[in-house]
Amino acid sequence: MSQTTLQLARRIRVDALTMVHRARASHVGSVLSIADLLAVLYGSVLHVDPARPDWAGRDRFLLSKGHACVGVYAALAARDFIPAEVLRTYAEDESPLMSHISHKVPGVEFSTGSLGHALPFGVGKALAAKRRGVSWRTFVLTSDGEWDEGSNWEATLFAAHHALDNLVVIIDSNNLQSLTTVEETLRLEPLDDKFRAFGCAVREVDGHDHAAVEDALSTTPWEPGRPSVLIARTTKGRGVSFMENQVKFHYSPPNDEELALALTELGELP
Ligand SMILES: Cc1ncc(C[n+]2csc(CCOP(=O)(O)OP(=O)(O)O)c2C)c(N)n1
Ligand SMILES: [Mg+2]
Repeated sequence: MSQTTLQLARRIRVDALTMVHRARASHVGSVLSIADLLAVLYGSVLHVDPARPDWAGRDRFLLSKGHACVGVYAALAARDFIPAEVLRTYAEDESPLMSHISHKVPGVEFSTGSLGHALPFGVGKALAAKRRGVSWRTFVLTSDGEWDEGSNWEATLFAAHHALDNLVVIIDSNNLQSLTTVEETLRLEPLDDKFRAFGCAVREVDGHDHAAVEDALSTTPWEPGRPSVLIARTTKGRGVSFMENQVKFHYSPPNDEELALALTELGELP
């Protein structure tokens, strides 16, 4: 890897804004929220090999908030899993880059979009790795709003019961859902107490602090026999001042002027 995680995060943000603008698509705020988490994962933490995307010993990374797929597509292009040119086809007919994440793309494990599906799948992966005695880890990146889904809590019970300490769950805790705050939609806090009560090891971190995220994710389990749950406190729209904490940019793409302003803030345009 020649890029630092900070450079990778910036690349992800620039590519995501450009792709969403071109496709007149949604969810740019959701992508900006996890750009730093993705940069640390793909730039430093995950054991994956672009030359062998299906290498049996790879870590499994599952994006549960599949609506934020452009962030992963941009990271995969930056890591040479897919050609950078293909990013331009995002959400077009016949493009492999669908607007919710697709496992047809090299490096993507599982298609998601309907929230609450990746953790049950990831728990199965982690159980399989335990039973085979292999050392790769399973990482599942969830949103906060999708903890409204019972399937996630059921999967957490199962993971703790089976002592899946090779499983790492990351929660993108940006406190915003599609239309309003998490607090107003369905209260989740105190999240740390809930996960501890389920039998998980829990850490909380600023999800935009690369060193802190890397420190938390590079070595797990934090407690032997327990799944690791990282509550990453984030800001939806992070990195573009007028998109931060704005519900509007869950669905609305940036217009031409907003794109130019955003790319200027990120240092991509003079
Ligand atoms: C099961 C299910 N219900 C509803 C939706 C529609 N939907 C897309 S994103 C979203 C919520 C967005 O908030 P959050 O889950 O916190 O993700 P963020 O955008 O903050 O990353 C919803 C309800 C969905 N994708 N799946
Ligand atoms: Mg959210």
